[in-house]
Amino acid sequence: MAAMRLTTVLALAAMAALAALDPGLGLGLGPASAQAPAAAPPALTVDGDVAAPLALSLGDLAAMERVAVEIADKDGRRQSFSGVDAALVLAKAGAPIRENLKSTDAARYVHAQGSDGYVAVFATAEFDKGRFLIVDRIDGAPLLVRSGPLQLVAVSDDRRTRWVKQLKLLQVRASRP
Ligand SMILES: Nc1nc2c(c(=O)[nH]1)N[C@H]1C(S)=C(S)[C@@H](COP(=O)(O)O)O[C@H]1N2
Ligand SMILES: [Mo]
Repeated sequence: MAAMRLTTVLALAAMAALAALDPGLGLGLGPASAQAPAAAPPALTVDGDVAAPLALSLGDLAAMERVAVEIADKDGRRQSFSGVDAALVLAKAGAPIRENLKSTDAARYVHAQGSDGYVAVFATAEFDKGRFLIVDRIDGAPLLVRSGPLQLVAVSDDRRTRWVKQLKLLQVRASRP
């Protein structure tokens, strides 16, 4: 419990630090971004069958309500993952989840894709009970380049197959007969 509260404090500090850093992330990373920082590609796109597609920067995500969860790896080593609830981001885009989930949405799913092309899918109905976090900090530190800057953490997926690293896209799609 105390560890969790410390994690929350760390996450809040991280949020402030990230928010302060974000404008800098669009600068000095390449000639194009130096010329047109406003045109930096979004860190995360949320689109497909949604009412209000989103293009989010790391700063946008860092400014949203934070959640943290401790998860042990297969060797029993506990790590703290913090970020934003994916359900909150999807709801913000008007995706058909939770109270917006209708019978006609039963065939819909979220296609989550990393910058290496890796894809995992999540049925929209899974968001009722499942916890899926868009993580930007592990143990209080930004993710390693090969995993981040964002990673989707499917809390109950012990095998971690759906823990999409370098997460860039959440796209609502539908399976068809
Ligand atoms: N972008 C991306 N994310 C990915 C993968 C991948 O190939 N690319 N592999 C997945 C699989 S199958 C597993 S088991 C875990 C492996 O994470 P680890 O190398 O940190 O154990 O990442 C998952 N996330
Ligand atoms: Mo895997």
